[in-house]
Amino acid sequence: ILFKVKSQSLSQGIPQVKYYGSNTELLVDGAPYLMTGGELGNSSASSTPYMNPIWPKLQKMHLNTVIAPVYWELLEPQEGKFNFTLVDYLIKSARQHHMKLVLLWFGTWKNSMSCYSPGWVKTNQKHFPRVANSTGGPEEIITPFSKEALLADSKAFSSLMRHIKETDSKFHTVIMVQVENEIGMLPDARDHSKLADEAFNRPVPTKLISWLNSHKDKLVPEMQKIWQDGGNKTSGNWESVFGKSPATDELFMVWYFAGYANAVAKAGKAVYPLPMYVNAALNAPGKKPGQYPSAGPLPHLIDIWKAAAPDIDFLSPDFYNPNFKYWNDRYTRPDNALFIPEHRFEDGVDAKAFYAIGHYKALGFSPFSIETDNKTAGEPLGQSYSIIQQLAGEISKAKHKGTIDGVLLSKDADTVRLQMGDYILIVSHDLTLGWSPKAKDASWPLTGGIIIALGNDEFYVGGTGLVISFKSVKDGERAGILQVDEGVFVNGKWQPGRRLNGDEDHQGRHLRIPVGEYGIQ
Ligand code: N0T
Repeated sequence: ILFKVKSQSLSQGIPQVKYYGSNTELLVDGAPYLMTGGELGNSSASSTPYMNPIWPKLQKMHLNTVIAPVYWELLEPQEGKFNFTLVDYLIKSARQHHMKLVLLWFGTWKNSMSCYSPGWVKTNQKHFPRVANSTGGPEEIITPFSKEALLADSKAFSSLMRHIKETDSKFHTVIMVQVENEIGMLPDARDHSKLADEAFNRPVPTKLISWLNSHKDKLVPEMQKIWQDGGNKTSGNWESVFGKSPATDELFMVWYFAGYANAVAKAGKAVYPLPMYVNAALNAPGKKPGQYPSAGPLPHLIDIWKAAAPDIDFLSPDFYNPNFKYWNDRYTRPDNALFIPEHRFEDGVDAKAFYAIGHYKALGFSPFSIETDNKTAGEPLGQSYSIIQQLAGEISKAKHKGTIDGVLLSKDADTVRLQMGDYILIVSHDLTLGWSPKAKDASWPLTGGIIIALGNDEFYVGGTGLVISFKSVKDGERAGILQVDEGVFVNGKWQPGRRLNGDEDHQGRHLRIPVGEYGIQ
């Protein structure tokens, strides 16, 4: 008679990002996890008294995850001497408030600069050399060509991961880690230090060339253009392969920044393999490399990032720019899950959370500086998050079946048509009805929602400020509303409330969630 002893391997239930088909899922303890998150302001997590009153506030906003920085300067104030007090505090407090954590590794780079490197790094420029600008002057940016810096950062980061493993691998409070923050070159497209110049004149690594060749048909348009303009030369230094231009300078830097970030992530994963990502400061339109934080994980550079950083699970956009749809389209790919770790905490984030999760199947959404007292955006966000949490189980099932979508509606783009089940759904901004005096306002609030088809003729709609009428896909057939119920999910089970008819569904003509109201029908 035999019996089996199950392995206690680390990988059991450890959070992971799974790519399947064109879908992705963040798994925590083996189950899909949909993140309704918020990122702390940069300095908040450096003081526990400052943080104490914040947790209950975040809980009230229906956050299930807090995204919080870990500062290299405070983690390793003296070389090799680690202080985990702040990390332990974050983990303990998150558990007490039934929330998960994503930790941000403010290591070598934070918004291009090296401000979070410890004093012993900052003041030892011989050991940890800086980027040089085009006139040879030093910048406060550690050069990615420094092997010593990479070693020091990797050591610190793997100590952090070891500590998380030791204190949290049974609990999985920490579910993901961001490596560095908004990496990018400024004020020139490339580093002109001695180490950088040497690398620039060496042949382009064959690993990159063969990656570009084998992905020829899948390259982003910008990369395709450079690859062709360069005449598809397969050997030589950077300028002879890609041409002499700021774009080439930027590509060159990507290879080394991404390689550095990957090495840090890899060192951490070797200890405790949590999902890891990098975030991007989006480039403003019309600016040239060097004028925006260049070489970061931006859409036009995705190919080089993917080639150089296979241990990074995905690249993520930070939203302080307009054109929400444009950037989301570019970051949602079969090889890149959309995750929004930062969005300016402003009006409309409540609607955007629905859209990101329903339409782009984002792993999560998270406004930045979430502890800010932002009543106009905070309360609506909490209402959206509550709906998303209630729907989470249905969202995950529908993602697998391809029976989910999301909408984002504004005065300029007030109507979307979706084909779902046997019907065409005409989803419009609530104010298109003209029933409310607000319809005459110069601008309308952003509204949005998530729509899930349960079968051919049954749907869940969760959202705010929308009205839906239905058409049959077949010509000559009318679609009638049989039944509309509002309700809530309690522990994943639908509990209908009022039957909505009469004025509430315009005597059977439409489904409506008015502006300012949040609900599931
Ligand atoms: C973000 C945040 C924090 C349209 C800015 C965005 C965070 C970092 N950087 O508050 O510093 O740590 O990731 C930079 C983009 C600003 C552009 C605004 C002009």
